[in-house]
Amino acid sequence: MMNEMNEIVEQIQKASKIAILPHVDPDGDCLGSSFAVSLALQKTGKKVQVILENDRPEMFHFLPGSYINYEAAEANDDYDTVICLDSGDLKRLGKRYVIFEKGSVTVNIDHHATNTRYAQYNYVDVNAAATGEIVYQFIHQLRIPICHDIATNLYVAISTDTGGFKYSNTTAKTHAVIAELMETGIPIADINRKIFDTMSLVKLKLTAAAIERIQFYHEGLICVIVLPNDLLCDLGVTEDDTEGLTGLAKSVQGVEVGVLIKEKEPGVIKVSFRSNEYIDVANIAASLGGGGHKRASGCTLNMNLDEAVDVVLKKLEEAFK
Ligand SMILES: [Mn+2]
Repeated sequence: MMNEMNEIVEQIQKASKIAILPHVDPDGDCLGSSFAVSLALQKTGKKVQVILENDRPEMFHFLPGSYINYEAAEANDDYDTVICLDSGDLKRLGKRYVIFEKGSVTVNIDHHATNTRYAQYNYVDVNAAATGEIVYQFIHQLRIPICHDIATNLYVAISTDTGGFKYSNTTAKTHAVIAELMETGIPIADINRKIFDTMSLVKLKLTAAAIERIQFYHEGLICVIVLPNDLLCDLGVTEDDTEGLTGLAKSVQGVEVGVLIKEKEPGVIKVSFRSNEYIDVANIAASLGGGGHKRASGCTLNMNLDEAVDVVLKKLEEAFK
């Protein structure tokens, strides 16, 4: 692992214009990791741009760091080095695959067990709680001091991927890294309120609708929430409003797997899985063309909503055999 890290550090030190690609539908880990890397490398005089496929969820607007969108990047695409963060496979790059493909040096830094090692240089640590935890090590290795803004981004990356340090991926090392970040004086109570304890009115209404639709299967071990597209349109739901609903399904007493089946648009169904103790949902998602972690994963199915519900339930029943 150390070898792989040193090779990447060497490549980054040689780079002059760097594109940073977090995954599509960005979350706290990929955004915090991307902004942290870009702020750190900018300190060393490199040109660095974070390129997003779609806008950030509202709750992450406070993160320090700038970005450009795919269209702006395309017009300005002479990046010599491309760094993908928190993306398990090339599908997670969306349209920005074009930018990846043109890079003379490509780097993949991630912690997903399903990572396909798609770049020239790959650093995949499945024991890291978040990509942010790995980025912290890289910044150290590059001997760049961690300032308040970098610490804020890494704190958000790590705290969101560990569910506020509650999930089983949280380790003593995670807390040691967080302690270092806190030394910079970041306001953790304020950050935690923004990322964990703030809800839009749309989200509240969506949660009410989701609770009404909850269905249980396999003697209460599987809890499923199905959100049809017309409901999402009626409520004016954005991508980030559905965040956390899978966790809600999983939190019902006696449930092992919580599932959210969302009709993003007719024929495009996004499914996310969360499990509590023993069902490996990374396997289930992988068997449906997706990926993720043992306790949190997802996939996209191109079929109608009823078909998707059937397919998902069948896979879940198999997993319990
Ligand atoms: Mn992550």
